[in-house]
Amino acid sequence: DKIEVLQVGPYPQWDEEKLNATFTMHRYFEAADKPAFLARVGANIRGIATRGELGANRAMIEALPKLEVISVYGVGYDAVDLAAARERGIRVTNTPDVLTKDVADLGVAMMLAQSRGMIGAESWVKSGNWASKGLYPLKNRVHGRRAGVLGLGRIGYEVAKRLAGFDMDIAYSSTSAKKLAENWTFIADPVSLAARSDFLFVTLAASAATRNIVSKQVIEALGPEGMLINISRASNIDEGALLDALESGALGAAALDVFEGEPNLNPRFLKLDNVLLQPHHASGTYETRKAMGKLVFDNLSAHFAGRPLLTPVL
Ligand code: 8YV
Repeated sequence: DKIEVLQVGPYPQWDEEKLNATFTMHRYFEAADKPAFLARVGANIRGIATRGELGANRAMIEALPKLEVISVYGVGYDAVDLAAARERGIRVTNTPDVLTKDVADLGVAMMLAQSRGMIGAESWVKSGNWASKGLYPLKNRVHGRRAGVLGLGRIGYEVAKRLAGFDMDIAYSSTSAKKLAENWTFIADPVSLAARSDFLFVTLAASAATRNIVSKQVIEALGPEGMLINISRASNIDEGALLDALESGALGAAALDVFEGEPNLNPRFLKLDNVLLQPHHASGTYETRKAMGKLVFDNLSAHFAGRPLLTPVL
């Protein structure tokens, strides 16, 4: 008999084929009544395959008495209740490294697109405004300006490397100054980092400790000429304060890939013209998603074969 696994979200067809061939996958995301679904299929489930932004909460973990392993399709595992997993000795894996450079690429692309007004400029062409109204309004330069990277982990480092290519003056925060960042300025305090930045990238792994680390004060320190770029998790930002500042002009602009309650955004975002909004797809390339899907599968297989996990969190 195949091992039973709870599938919390959808995967590309190539991943689903492989998972379905090896395991009995229970498609949680298609169930109308989720608690009833868990009550019906939960007794024999030994694994969870989830996604970074969906995770596995305590209620789900507690509804699965035979659960042994949670395999996350994503580097961020903040949506997994680690305490609940730890109490039961349940293993947790994620997909680090394989997505780092794609996430950094998208963050930098958002900075460029938003600064230079590329989305609006494309509408200018397609709407015929170029011919009827003339030149597109001037926009702000990127190269040579000041960038802050809040959280110089794997993704933050790749962002900073890319920004160095634009001759930017780079500062970063981190738990401590990093050797590999000798040309960059270490500023531990997020408000001070924001105050000296034209562009502030949020590249922190989210946890209870980083919740709303981008506070009203940080947002106001970034200021009316500043731009906030978030490619981490919405919980790292005080989203209410962000919306207030974008509406009032206390913050110049934002480029965001992640939102509270996504994919159902706060409707205030949709009315703003100083934002660039992306549908949480910084890791969304064929190459990376294939590597992520392989890690999800390989971690589950390793666990059930009694081999060491490839990329364990717990
Ligand atoms: C998502 C992510 O997991 O890696 C992460 O932490 O947020 C993303 O890669 C992706 O959208 C797949 O769910």
